[in-house]
Amino acid sequence: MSGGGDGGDRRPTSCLALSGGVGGAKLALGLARHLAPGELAIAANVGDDFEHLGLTICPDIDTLVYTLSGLANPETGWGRAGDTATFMHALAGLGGETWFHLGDGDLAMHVARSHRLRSGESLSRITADICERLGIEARILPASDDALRTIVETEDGPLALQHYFVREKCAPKVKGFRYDGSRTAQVKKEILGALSEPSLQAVIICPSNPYISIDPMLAMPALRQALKDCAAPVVAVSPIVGGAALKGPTAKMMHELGAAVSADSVARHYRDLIDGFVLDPADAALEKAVRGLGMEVLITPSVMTSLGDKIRLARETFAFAVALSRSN
Ligand code: FO1
Repeated sequence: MSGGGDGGDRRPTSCLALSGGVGGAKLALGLARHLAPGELAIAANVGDDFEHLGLTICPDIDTLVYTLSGLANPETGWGRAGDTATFMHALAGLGGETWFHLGDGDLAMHVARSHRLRSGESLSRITADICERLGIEARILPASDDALRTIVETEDGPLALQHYFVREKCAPKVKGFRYDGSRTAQVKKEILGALSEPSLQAVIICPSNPYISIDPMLAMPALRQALKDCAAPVVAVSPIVGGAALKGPTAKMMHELGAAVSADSVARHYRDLIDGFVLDPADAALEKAVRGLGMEVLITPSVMTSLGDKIRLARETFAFAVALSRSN
């Protein structure tokens, strides 16, 4: 089966997931295991891609690739399991920049991709080929092949996402976000194609950080419009459980932006796009508030620790979405 070309021989898409890195990739893995091979397409955030040491690094794509191929580092969620650090040690000895960790095996990914990009191949073609080589049957589709970069507006000035996230360890106070290139970047045509396929039964916004993982994709007007127009229901899984983020700086960002740090805040954030919202039982008391936003609610455990958790949440979220109808 083709890993991600125009898909002449592939199964029709039944589910499109929108995902960032570590948190979203967990549900994406559950969906990939629950659905039949080839039925899942994943729109991957590219807003936190960056150029580093002359290489193009695509953290969310790589986290999805490693997670779905079983190569991910289980401790960090990013990078490869069992990776070594000879390159980083040698780099430090040469006085190079070491704030962004590149394991030796992971480095091969960045070198191979950067080389192919410089030879004129598109990010999506390269990603599809890598997926095929690593045995991934879901289609991981970069949201765009064009440059789209998240800039975090902080009290210390604007920072590229990885500079804010990794170099500054998310310490600067956030004032807002900018998604450079979002007005001109072309949405990957397979994503728009999936959204108009009659076979599509559900669109699932994974429990990723809304500001840095999902909004960069939604900042492309054509994608936002296609999500509004698509016939399949759109549901989101809350990345906030019990007033805390499942992963990363989502809660800190919400607090600094003046939003209540709660799951219903996330539902409000997506309210013009989604038909349903998945809440953890810890947030059952918010059900009424979320229904009041004009959407359906599924209450089910959404903290994913084991593979079984991921598959169960994927199964229930997919079934929840399929049972909804879209009025648009
Ligand atoms: N995150 C870190 O906190 N520190 C790192 O040194 C780091 C290196 C890294 C290398 C490759 C990769 O694909 C991801 C990496 N990440 C690292 C994760 C990362 O950049 C963030 O989790 C995401 O971009 C935020 O979504």
